[in-house]
Amino acid sequence: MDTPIFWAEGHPGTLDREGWTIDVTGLCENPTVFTWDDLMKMKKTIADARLTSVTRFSVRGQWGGVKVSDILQLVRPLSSARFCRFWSVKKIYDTSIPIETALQEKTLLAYEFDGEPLEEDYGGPVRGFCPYLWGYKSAKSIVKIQLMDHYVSGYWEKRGYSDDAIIVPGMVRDINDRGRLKRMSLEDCI
Ligand SMILES: Nc1nc2c(c(=O)[nH]1)N[C@H]1C(S)=C(S)[C@@H](COP(=O)(O)O)O[C@H]1N2
Ligand SMILES: [Mo]
Repeated sequence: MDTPIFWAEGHPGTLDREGWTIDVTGLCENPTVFTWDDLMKMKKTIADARLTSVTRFSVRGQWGGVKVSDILQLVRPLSSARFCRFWSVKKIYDTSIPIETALQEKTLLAYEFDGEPLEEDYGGPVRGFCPYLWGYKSAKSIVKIQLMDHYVSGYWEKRGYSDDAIIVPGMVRDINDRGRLKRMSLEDCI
């Protein structure tokens, strides 16, 4: 990848891929800690889509990982669960999305980009990937997913980015085309 690398809370350094765990908890019938091996045993989904930053760059690729909907099917959210809150390693960065968006087919816990394992720079071992919304909703190096009955603003939302993160059409640098400026809207990203 050739995209800007965002680690607002500071780069986490080298992370333990095989020892990685994601704690899925909160308003669900079957809270579960998913290990790296658990994720590797689950169905891999490839989503051809863009990560698009509100800072106006966008990269398309083949994102490989486990659908968040497959995870939610296993933990069985209660009917009161309305938001999925994603926590990055160190638990300084978090962001939340509506459960309906989490259930969409291209919302993933991604561990690959174009067939290569995701490096820490880009949110490895496992990151959220949600092409339907601005990139700050795609939390990197996820350690916890919390099912919530109410919304809380995350790291960037508290600092002024919109809570709904709806992709506003406009000029964006296309990383797949040497950073050329192009007009893009949601339809170009998914
Ligand atoms: N933990 C963490 N996750 C994060 C960020 C961050 O600073 N820290 N930046 C977000 C923003 S603003 C964007 S656009 C994407 C950027 O992903 P990239 O660094 O892989 O290009 O990650 C999102 N996830
Ligand atoms: Mo961003």
